[in-house]
Amino acid sequence: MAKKRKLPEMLGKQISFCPGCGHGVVVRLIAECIEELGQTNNVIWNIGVGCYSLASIGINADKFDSLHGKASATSTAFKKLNPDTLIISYQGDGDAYNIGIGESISTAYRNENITVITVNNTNYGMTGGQMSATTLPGQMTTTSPKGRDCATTGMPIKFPELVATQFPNAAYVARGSVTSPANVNKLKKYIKNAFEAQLNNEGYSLVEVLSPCPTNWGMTPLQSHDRVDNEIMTYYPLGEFKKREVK
Ligand SMILES: Cc1ncc(C[n+]2csc(CCOP(=O)(O)OP(=O)(O)O)c2C)c(N)n1
Ligand code: SF4
Repeated sequence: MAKKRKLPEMLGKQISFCPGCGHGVVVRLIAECIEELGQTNNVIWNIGVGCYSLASIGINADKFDSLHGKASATSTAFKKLNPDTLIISYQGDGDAYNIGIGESISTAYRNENITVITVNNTNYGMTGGQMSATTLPGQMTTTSPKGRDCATTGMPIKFPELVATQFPNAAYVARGSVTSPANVNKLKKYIKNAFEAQLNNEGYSLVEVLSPCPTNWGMTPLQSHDRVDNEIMTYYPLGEFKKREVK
């Protein structure tokens, strides 16, 4: 029998994203994990700038709205000042891998004991679907109307793979997706692993989430989920790239 999921208490006010968008699922999973780990009164949600900034309105817990791209840096500061508090940096691909790439790399490189959740929808959703660092080769966006030309713009960044291979002290690195119940359940495990690693002082943890943006992709919700499964996942494979050493 299907298990009924109780709405986490910290998600007070109802917020809504476009139909088919993955942000709502990710926010919900994070809240469920916080609650199940007993951290409701011991968390700071640090939220970057993008469509997900809206989540801040609905979250009934300590939270902060960072400037665009700076969430990993401000999360680092929060952690230094509150070493026993669960610090979550919620960012998008544009926020973490374009404007905030310096902060993202520096935070991972220093192995800061925070958790970064990056929702990768292969564009700047909030501002109208411009090309980001994760836009796929040939993908049409408002700023790559003929399709992304990798000869002039570089190849899409694989940040989890970069962290897992170049920063071996990182505690936990994974990539999940929201496109099926099985993937959502796996993603929840990844998020919980990341939080547990932080609470256990193991170091930097990162979970990237492949997420549909039907509005800017010009697709129906179902088409956008198919695109994640059939196209985006071939470039961005799912899985755990760095498993926790201590359990
Ligand atoms: C310093 C600065 N530059 C640009 C912007 C405009 N801006 C707001 S959201 C955004 C892109 C967000 O993209 P992403 O992080 O991928 O999130 P999404 O909306 O796709 O979930 C940009 C460029 C800004 N708010 N601040
Ligand atoms: S524009 Fe895209 S990322 Fe933003 S809420 Fe809509 S579907 Fe989600």
